[in-house]
Amino acid sequence: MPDHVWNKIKDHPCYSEEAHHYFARMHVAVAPACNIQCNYCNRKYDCSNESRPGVTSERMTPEQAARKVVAVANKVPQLSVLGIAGPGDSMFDALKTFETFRQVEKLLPDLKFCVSTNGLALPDHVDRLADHNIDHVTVTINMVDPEIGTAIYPWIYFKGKRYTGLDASKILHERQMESLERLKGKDILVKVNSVMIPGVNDAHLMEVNAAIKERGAFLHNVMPLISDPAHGTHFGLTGQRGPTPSELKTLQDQLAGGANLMRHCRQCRADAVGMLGEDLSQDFTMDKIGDEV
Ligand code: CLF
Ligand code: SF4
Repeated sequence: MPDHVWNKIKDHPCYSEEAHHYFARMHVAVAPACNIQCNYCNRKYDCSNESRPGVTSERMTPEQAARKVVAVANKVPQLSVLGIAGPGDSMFDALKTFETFRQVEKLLPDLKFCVSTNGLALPDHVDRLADHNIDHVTVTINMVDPEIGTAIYPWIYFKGKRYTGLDASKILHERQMESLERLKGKDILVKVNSVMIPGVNDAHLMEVNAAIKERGAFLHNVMPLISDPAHGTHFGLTGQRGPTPSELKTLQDQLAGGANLMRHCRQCRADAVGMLGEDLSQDFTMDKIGDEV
């Protein structure tokens, strides 16, 4: 691996399997709104692109987020990455996302920034991401065939208009591919998350893997659909099941040899704090850190 790539991943717990034993990440939930509807989402909970549905984050302003990051940095010395991954889409509400980064970089200039997005609004913000020295962007891509997309995305909201059906999935697909190309052009490392939905896109994820590899994605993270009827997602209500651990592993094994695979994802919540798999978020709620910083 070239040195300039190694330098970007060596202390990022998601981009490097090894780093996740030594470094921690935190998310701040500053992006409440979303510009698409995924059939596996329930808006009452966090964005399930990057986070486990079923838990609701404490929504916060950029000022509150900056205070929280300082409080965590003071107590968690392993903290190396600040990510914005919801509870909606980080790039739809990009003003809040960038304002958070602007405030935090003044206080903690060595912290790495990371964003996760569905990619629809992303091409418009790539230059700005590069201006903030952001080296890590996750795009959730569940299909490269818009016909398959119609079973996953009932609608999108794009440039002031709502689109449904095939039109919606075509636009989303084109914007996601444009995102990958533009990020590659800026040398930003891209991780693609794909939600494995049995019978919908599982057999198609090989094609997704090939398409993202061709466009320079650094990592592919295939995550199992978490479809809980109790949380009222469309898939939950229609009885769509998630994959079994062995189905997921079989698919990951089939994907070996394509784009590099991430296998240590813990499907974090939008306000996760700590090492991957550790959840300190309840120790750093605003009422607890209120007077400390
Ligand atoms: Fe957060 Fe995501 Fe950045 Fe990591 S999480 S925005 S890339 S700092 Fe990591 Fe969590 Fe998996 Fe995400 S384990 S859900 S892959
Ligand atoms: Fe929900 Fe995230 Fe999909 Fe938006 S991108 S609909 S918040 S899962």
